[in-house]
Amino acid sequence: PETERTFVMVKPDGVQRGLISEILERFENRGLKIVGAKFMQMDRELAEQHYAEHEGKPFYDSLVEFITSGPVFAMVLDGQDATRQVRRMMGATDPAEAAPGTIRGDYGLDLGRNVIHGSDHEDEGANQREIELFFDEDELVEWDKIDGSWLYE
Ligand code: YYY
Ligand code: MG
Repeated sequence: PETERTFVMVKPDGVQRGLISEILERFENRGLKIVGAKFMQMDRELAEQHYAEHEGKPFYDSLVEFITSGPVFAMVLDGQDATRQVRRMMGATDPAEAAPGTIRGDYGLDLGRNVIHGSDHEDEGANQREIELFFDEDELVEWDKIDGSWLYE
């Protein structure tokens, strides 16, 4: 099948609350293939690049402060329509508005602590940009998952 890669990250609040495995489990259960994963702490430079589109907005400084405040769990996931499907699983940006059953709707209450980041499917190329920002090419693994014709027609 035609698949694509997307960038996903459990934010410092999700890591502190012990939600890495529960969140990863949802993506694995859905059939998404992990091609990269990294436990790391973002420095200010990386945070400013990652959130460049939000520079100047009222929440920008606290966002950069928060995202660098502790370790994150960064992933690259591969699957059919992966970027959009991950965003659907994440739910709305504000957990207070995110539907129950979504990650933000199940694990969050506050906009500034919304547990997870995923590339924007409405921003063409955001997934590739973010993957390259966080991962070197040799940190991504090309492999065939056993699902084959059992996951995709
Ligand atoms: O892509 P997504 O994370 O769903 O939302 P963005 O609009 O890109 O904002 C990035 C990040 O900034 C969001 O996850 C929470 C935070 N934020 C905020 O604290 N206050 C806002 N009014 C908007 C966004
Ligand atoms: Mg965004």
